[in-house]
Amino acid sequence: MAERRVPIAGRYTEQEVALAARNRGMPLEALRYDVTPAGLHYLLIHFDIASTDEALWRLEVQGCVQHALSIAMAELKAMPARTLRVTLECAGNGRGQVSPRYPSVPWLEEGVSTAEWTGVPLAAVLGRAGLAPAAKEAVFHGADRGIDRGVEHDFARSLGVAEVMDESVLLAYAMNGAPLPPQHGAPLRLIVPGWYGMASVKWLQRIEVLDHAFDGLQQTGSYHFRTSTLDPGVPCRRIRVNSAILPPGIPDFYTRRRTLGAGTISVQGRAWSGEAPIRRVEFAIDGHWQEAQVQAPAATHAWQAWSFEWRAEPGEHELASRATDALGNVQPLDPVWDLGGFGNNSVHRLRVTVL
Ligand SMILES: Nc1nc2c(c(=O)[nH]1)N[C@H]1C(S)=C(S)[C@@H](COP(=O)(O)O)O[C@H]1N2
Ligand SMILES: [Mo]
Repeated sequence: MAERRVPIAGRYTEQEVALAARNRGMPLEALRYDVTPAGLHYLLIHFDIASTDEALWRLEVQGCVQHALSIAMAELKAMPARTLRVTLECAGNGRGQVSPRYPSVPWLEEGVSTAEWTGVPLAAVLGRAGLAPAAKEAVFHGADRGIDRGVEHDFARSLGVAEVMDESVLLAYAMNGAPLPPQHGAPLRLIVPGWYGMASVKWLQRIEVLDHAFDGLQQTGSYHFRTSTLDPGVPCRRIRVNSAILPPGIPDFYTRRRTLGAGTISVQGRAWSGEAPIRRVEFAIDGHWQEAQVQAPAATHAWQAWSFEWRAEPGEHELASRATDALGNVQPLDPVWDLGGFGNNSVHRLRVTVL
């Protein structure tokens, strides 16, 4: 049961290609938008997009609570709402760059996006239910069900009682000012700002408060940084500091290598961290690092824009960006290998030809 897949060296498999086509990334040119248009936001769907009916949907709150609740969507939408701009990143972003790699979605750089989510603070709903003194964790169950490594389960994740009371955790029903699209969790999803995407459970239909730690497959069997199959690992939680370059010039269709004309160009990009604001972004041309200009955060949990004036000279060049957050976390120059391919926040590198 729950036997781990064997790491892969070499060519991508048909299964990985199918996963990549289903769970598509944000095209890097969409780094130009402060808020990613909903149709360009990256997607990660483990099983199937759940079939849901908003008119019949109820959010159940059960377990170690004073009053169990069953809330209709209309009732939830009548409660005071908040809108937050939040950068989500898949914990597996960058997995496709490491070798051997774990058999899963082979993200390169594109498993990241930013949206404006509107909903009710989770704390308000849990306040109505009242956590019992023994409450330890809340488990969030999606309506999507499937089998992974032989184990049938709902997609479900938990948070600790301190984390669920954070006012920025939302029960969201709108994205970028429009109703949540099916692929992003309609009619209701959790948004956990600052955390890797797996915490933000989509098609949320049940919150179960436990007096012990949740041990579901998506909680303990996955989303851990592990150095070997025997390593119990460290849970993936907050998004590691990271950055990306908005690719300048024009791409080659097949290799995506960029071509641009010589002269001064303003190279743009984004940087983010779930731990703290971005303090610094460095930009390298052929390994020579210089300071980029970083904009102040537009929102606590949203990526920050950066730019660098580059006097591009003819030839073949490698561009790279490296962010540092206010806690001093800095991106590694090369991927740090992880068994599950999680948390690869190594610097973004881009090869360009200047004519
Ligand atoms: N119910 C459910 N919630 C889920 C998932 C899922 O497969 N099922 N995938 C998670 C993962 S791993 C990520 S990265 C984010 C992606 O959210 P998005 O598809 O809206 O970008 O959703 C999370 N919530
Ligand atoms: Mo993810």
